[in-house]
This record gives sequence, structure tokens and C-alpha cells, in this order.
Amino acid sequence: MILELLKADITEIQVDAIVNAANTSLLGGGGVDGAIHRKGGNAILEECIQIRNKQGGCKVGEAVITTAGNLPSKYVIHTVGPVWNGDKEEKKNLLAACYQKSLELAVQNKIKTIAFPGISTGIYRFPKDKAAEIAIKSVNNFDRISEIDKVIFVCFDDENYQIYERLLKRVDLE
Ligand code: AR6
Repeated sequence: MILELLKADITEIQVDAIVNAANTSLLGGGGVDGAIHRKGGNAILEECIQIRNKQGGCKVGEAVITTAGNLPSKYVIHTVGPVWNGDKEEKKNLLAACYQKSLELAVQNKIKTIAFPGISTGIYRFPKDKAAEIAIKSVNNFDRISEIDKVIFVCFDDENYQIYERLLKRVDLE
């Protein structure tokens, strides 16, 4: 598995699946969620509504999959990150679960290349350094990671990019 770091808009990345930092409603919102629904078009929202009708949205720490509409990727994996408040240990575990559940869905759908944004590090205010550490560890610890060819961490802001750059050089996170 190759780990890559990019400073980019995730809606422009050509991979099998991009991951969306969604909310429990699955109906879209701001941040990366807004960008994905805007550029991906109505097909994504329609599939999200179908999932909502079937299972009532998506819980924090869980993930669901749709096709990617007009985006260059094939799929969008929507996961719901935790809001950074209350029990911080619980929130860290929930963020790790977002990466784990997204990767499980990827493997189930034979996805070989996947791009993650910094889940919860925007509107949900999770500290970026802690979130990046959890993201890297969760990917490295995923038990079926050998079935994935490439994981890309896509950073939108300089701060996140620099944090990932520093952490990815550290061997003790592997
Ligand atoms: N490409 C890549 N990363 C992006 C992009 C983009 N186009 N746009 C933003 N980011 P956020 P959250 C980064 O707020 O904190 C929504 O309203 C951004 O810099 O999108 O999980 C949902 O509906 C940040 O590092 O997601 C939820 O209600 C990261 O993506 C709520 O926000 C995540 O920021 C979720 O909040």
C-alpha cells in the first residue's frame, strides 16, 4: 500500500473512492460535504436519500457508500466524524472508527485507491494534529490494508498539509 499526501481539492482527485466528511442526515452541508454534493450533482443526494429512507441516515463513526455522480472518482464513501466536545477519548475512538469503517467499505467494494480529507478538522473542530495522527494510525493498523493499493491524504489547508508532512516522516506511527 502506498501512502500519499496531496494539497488539493478532493473533488478533483481521480481515485476509485473519495471519502466525504458528512453529517448524520446525509443531506449535505458545508465544507467538503458541500463541495462534493455541488460538484457531484443530484445523483449523490438521491442515493443518500435512499440510504436515509432505509436506515435513517448515518451514525457518527459509521460510513455508507454511493456512486460519485459527476466527480472523477467512482464512489463516494460518506462517513460522519465526531464533533470535538464532551468526552475527548470517546471522540478519538469515533474518529478512528470513521477511517476503519471507510476502509472496510472500500475493501467490500473492491476499491483499490481511496482519498481521505481531514475528517472532523473543519466545522467539527477536532484538533488537526490529533486528527492526523489518528488518520495515519488507523490506516496503518487496518487489518486488510494489503487489499488497498493507494491511500491519499488530501489536505485543503496549509496547516493540515504541514502536520501530515511532519507525521508521515515519523516511523513510530507505522
Ligand atoms: N477538498 C479537501 N478537503 C476539504 C475541502 C475540499 N474541497 N473542503 C474542505 N476541506 P469540514 P468536518 C477540508 O468542515 O469538520 C459539513 O457541513 C477542511 O479544510 O468539511 O468533518 C458537514 O455536512 C477540513 O480540514 O468537515 C458536517 O455538518 C476538512 O476538509 C460538518 O461540516 C473537514 O472539514 C462536518 O465537519
